[in-house]
Amino acid sequence: MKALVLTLLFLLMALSEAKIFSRCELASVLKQYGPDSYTGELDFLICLGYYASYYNTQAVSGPDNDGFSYYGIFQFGSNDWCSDNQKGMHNFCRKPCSAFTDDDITDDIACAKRIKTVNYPPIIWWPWLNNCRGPNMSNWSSGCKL
Ligand SMILES: [Ca+2]
Repeated sequence: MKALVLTLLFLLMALSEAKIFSRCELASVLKQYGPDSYTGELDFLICLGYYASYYNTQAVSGPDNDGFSYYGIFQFGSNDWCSDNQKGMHNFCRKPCSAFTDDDITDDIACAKRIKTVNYPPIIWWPWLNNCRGPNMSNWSSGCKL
């Protein structure tokens, strides 16, 4: 009985907090909440989400050698973009890192836009960033009804 209750509890937690997007599902949400005008950025973020987390909103990795961890579908780092109360410097997105591990990715998208505005050197999102450069980026949203 205890095992059943625990299993149900974990299932409920998983249902309420974790979500793994499909490629086109993410494309659709990105289309709705931005980015809007920057050509190719939507495809870039779809690519990034794939390599960073395989579209898993609950993904957490790290800590790396410097003690930073990475959170959510786009793997925002506690070094600069969010705060996990461990170690960090800037918290440019003004969010606790846990905000990037739930199934509501509107704040993740807002943070991605913020990163664009801050125009911070591309140490962010490394090492996933290098997978998402090149001429064929539009393939990431192809076939999706947007
Ligand atoms: Ca979120």
